[in-house]
Amino acid sequence: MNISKDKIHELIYESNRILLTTHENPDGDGLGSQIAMYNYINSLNKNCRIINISQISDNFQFLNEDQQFETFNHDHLDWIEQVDLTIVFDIGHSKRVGELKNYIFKDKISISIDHHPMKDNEPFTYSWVDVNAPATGLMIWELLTMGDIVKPIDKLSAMGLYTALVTDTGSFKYSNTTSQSHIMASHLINSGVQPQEITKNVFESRKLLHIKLLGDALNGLEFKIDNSVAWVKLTQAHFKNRNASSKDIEGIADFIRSIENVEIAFTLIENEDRSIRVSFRSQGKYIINDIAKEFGGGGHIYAAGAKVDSMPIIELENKIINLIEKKVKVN
Ligand SMILES: [Mn+2]
Repeated sequence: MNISKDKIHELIYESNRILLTTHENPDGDGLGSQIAMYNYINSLNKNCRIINISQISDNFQFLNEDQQFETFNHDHLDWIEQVDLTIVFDIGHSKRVGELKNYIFKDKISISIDHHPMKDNEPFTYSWVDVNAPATGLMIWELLTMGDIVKPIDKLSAMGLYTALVTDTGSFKYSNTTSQSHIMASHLINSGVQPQEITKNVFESRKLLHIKLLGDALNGLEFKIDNSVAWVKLTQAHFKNRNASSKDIEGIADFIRSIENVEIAFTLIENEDRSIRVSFRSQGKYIINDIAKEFGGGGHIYAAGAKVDSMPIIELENKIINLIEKKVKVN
């Protein structure tokens, strides 16, 4: 059931123990939304914890000075047992909470706050979904300010929300950037955010290993349909060769989309368990989340992905290219 911001405030007010969580391999949007909500709920003297299925990556540690972000383990189960309310951020699909799904939905109240299209048959009690929001962080900003954008918010929350915003708008470069995004940025800067500090942490702290893997990926860059479709694949052989793991690389689909004339970019990354992580990016001429859905994934119309468990990488590559060719030729 879709609910209003007022109803969300009411549910928070009525709860004592509140769990905040987001998707596996959390990004700046999920984490930034969480820290802002965490500070707000703590200011109400509630018992609140952030527990995620994956660790927070190094480039977001600046939001974690007091170790507010916890990684789920079975010692948390006693605490989770007594939770009154779970808020799930930026999830896309409930399965992306991983093992936590066994503990947070059954007989419990949960709210999904998200800007991804909602799947059918999701286990949330309530949801607030706004697919027009460029980031979940923008929704949290609306929820916390309730229209009062003169009064500053606390600096760490502002930093979290600014991180969410720049992560999901590609630093105000993507087509989802709105005038509201800039109004939000203005308010957050007035609340103490130094944009350069966030940029440095989030985007300009790349590990040398990441750059080397990016080099490997770009060496294998392939094109189709007058160079309008570009993609790369990285297999376990590539990662072993660099003594790296598939977690050491991300965000290359955005990079490939930036090539002149490329309309659709995608990447195929083979994980250690042989599953394949696929990311799709479109420049805006073609919708690509329908292709992600074909493989059990989803996402936004121009930025989507899937995790494919049992298909050889070459077969998956061919299937994706066929689907893209159909789409591009029709247009
Ligand atoms: Mn997001």
